[in-house]
Formats: sequence, structure tokens, C-alpha cells
Amino acid sequence: MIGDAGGFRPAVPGEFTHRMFANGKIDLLGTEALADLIDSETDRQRLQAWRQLDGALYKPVTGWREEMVRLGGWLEALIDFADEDLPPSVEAQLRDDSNALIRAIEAVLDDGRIGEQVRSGVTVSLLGPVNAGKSTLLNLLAGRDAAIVSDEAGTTRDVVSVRLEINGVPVTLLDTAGVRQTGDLIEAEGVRRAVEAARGASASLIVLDGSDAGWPEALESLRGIAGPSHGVILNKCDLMQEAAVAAAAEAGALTVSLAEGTGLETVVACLRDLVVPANRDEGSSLITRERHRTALEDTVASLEAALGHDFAMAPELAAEDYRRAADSLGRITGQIDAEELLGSIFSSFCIGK
Ligand SMILES: Nc1nc2c(ncn2[C@@H]2O[C@H](COP(=O)(O)OP(=O)(O)OP(=O)(O)O)[C@@H](O)[C@H]2O)c(=O)[nH]1
Ligand SMILES: [Mg+2]
Repeated sequence: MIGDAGGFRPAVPGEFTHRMFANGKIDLLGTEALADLIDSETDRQRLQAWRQLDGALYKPVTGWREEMVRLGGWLEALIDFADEDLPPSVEAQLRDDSNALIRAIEAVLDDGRIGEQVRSGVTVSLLGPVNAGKSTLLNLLAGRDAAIVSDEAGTTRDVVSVRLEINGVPVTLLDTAGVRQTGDLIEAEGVRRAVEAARGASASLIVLDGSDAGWPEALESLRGIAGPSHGVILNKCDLMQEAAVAAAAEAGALTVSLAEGTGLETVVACLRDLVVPANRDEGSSLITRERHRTALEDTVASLEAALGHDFAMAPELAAEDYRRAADSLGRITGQIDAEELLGSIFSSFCIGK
């Protein structure tokens, strides 16, 4: 074994990439992107990681940082030459440029978090009364009998999860117990887990039994549990009057019969819209981690704080805020405070990468 020979030892996880970083061959964003590429499961995740490696966020962030240092430099000069006044035209230009920077960063922040969703996946829960057809739907979408389906109300107790890929986003779909008041302790625990799953999920599909006249009331109470991002599926339309189906569709519910296989494509389309917000194409997001988002939000906050100062009276306070804004950006690419982050990134690498 080569490891037994003197002077050799096995590489630790991520050691080679760590050396690349230490030698300036790759920045922190690139390092994260490499980790994402290794962990990627879908084409869209791979594409996103490649784009990040290619500088999708690195390029604008370094550009903004240079701009911020330039803007802060005006104020630093003012501190050094205290008897000079900042010409009004320069102050106006400084404020305009800073506002333009804020707008540019805010445009990047306003991305529906699709990059983070593509990277880490999305959880969608199926929520509804007993016997509505939640498990039937899960099995249809999964293409296998992952959950038990029966006409007995209260069949599902544990949360059953299947992995799907929707438009390149990994989706964990959760089937849950039907929500109802029950004296059965085990079923009540299932209901508690169903509510917890819906609250913890990014989105929910509310599945209702259209043949039960009480579905509108059930919908009202379930909407409160499901949170803002949800779709409504009215199942068992084969057992409903045509006029009632038409009225429900008019009210925005997706009317389907899972038993007869009608309307499944509308459910899939609804799921896709919940997972990939409308008009978000593959290249629309530059932020792929919460870390990037927080740093960009900090940058905007510091820039706004800088603009809140009177440049003539307190240039040192404004200059400090510009410095803080530039530092927040520096943290994204790893120019600042990189070491503690590197530990957590490299530990996710395989040995020798
Ligand atoms: N007529 C009709 N029956 C359906 C339809 N979809 C599902 N079913 C039946 O309804 C019953 C309940 O379906 P499940 O999928 O087990 O319902 P569930 O919402 O998971 O029920 P719980 O786990 O008890 O909460 C089963 O007998 C299904 O075959 C449908 O579109 N029409
Ligand atoms: Mg079920």
C-alpha cells in the first residue's frame, strides 16, 4: 500500500480543492459550486453549478464591490482633506450610483428563491380530509404503489415520502394522514404529523373529496394549515353532478377523477407551478445559497445606511457603511472570513476531491 510508505498519507475530504482555494485558483463561490456539482442529481442542478463555476454570481459581485470601494473612496478623501467640501455634483453622483447599485442587487435578490430550490430541492405535502384520494395521487405521481390506498377512512398514518424530479428540481412529495378529529390515539398522531408536514413544506396540494358535500368547509380550514403556496384539487368528480364540477372549476379548483385518470395533467402542471415559479427560467437566478442572500441583503442595508448620513457632516460614518457593504460582498467570494466556511464546505467533499 502506498499509504504505508514513508512520507505518504491519504488525502482528507476536499483537500485538493482546499489547496486550489488557498493558491487562488478558485474562489469561495467556485468551491461551493464544485461541491454542488458533485452532489447534483438533476441536469438543472448541474447546469446551475456550472454557471456558478463560470462566474454567474462572482462577476457581478466583484464588479459591485469595486464600484463600492470607488464610491467609498470619495468619502475617505473627504475625511483626509477635511477643509475641502464635497462638490454638490459629486455628492449627487455618489447618491445616484449608490441607488443604482441597490437596485441592481435587489433585482438579483428578487428571484423567487429558485436557485436555492434547485440546489436543495423542494418539499410538497399532500393535505386533505380522510379518503379524499391523497395516497392515490401520490402513487400516480410516483408511478408505483408507494402508499396504501383503501376505501377505509384513516388509512394513511405515517408520512410517506417519494422523490420526484419536476423541471429539473428535486421534489420530495409527502403523503399524509387525512385531517379529522379522532379519538384514535395513533390516528391523532398521524394528523399531528400531517399538519407538521404541511407547515414545514414549501408548498402543499390540498386534495378534497368532491363527492362529500362538506368539501368547501374542509377547504377553508385546510387553507389555514397549508400556507400561501398551495393548489386545490377536487377529486372524485366522477361521483359529482356536472354542474357542481363546473361551479368548482369556476371557483379555481382543479377538478379531477384520479380513479378514472382524468385531469392528472392539470395536477402535474399545478405542481410544476408551485415548484418552479412562473417565468423563472433556468438562467434567472444567481443566488444558490442562503449565505449569498444574507450577504446581499446586508450589502443593501449598509448602502442604505450610508445614504442616510449627511456626507458633508459625517463622511466617516458614511465611509464606514460603504466599507461594511464592500465587506459583505467580499464574504460572498471569500475575500473575507473564508476559513470558517471552508471547513463546512470541504467536509462535504469525498476523500481526494
Ligand atoms: N370514485 C372515486 N374513487 C376514488 C377516486 N380517487 C380515489 N378513490 C378511492 O377513494 C378511496 C380512498 O383513496 P385514498 O387514496 O386511500 O385516500 P386518502 O386521501 O389517502 O385517504 P386516507 O389515507 O384515509 O386519508 C380509495 O378506495 C380509492 O380507490 C376517484 O377519483 N373517484
Ligand atoms: Mg392515504
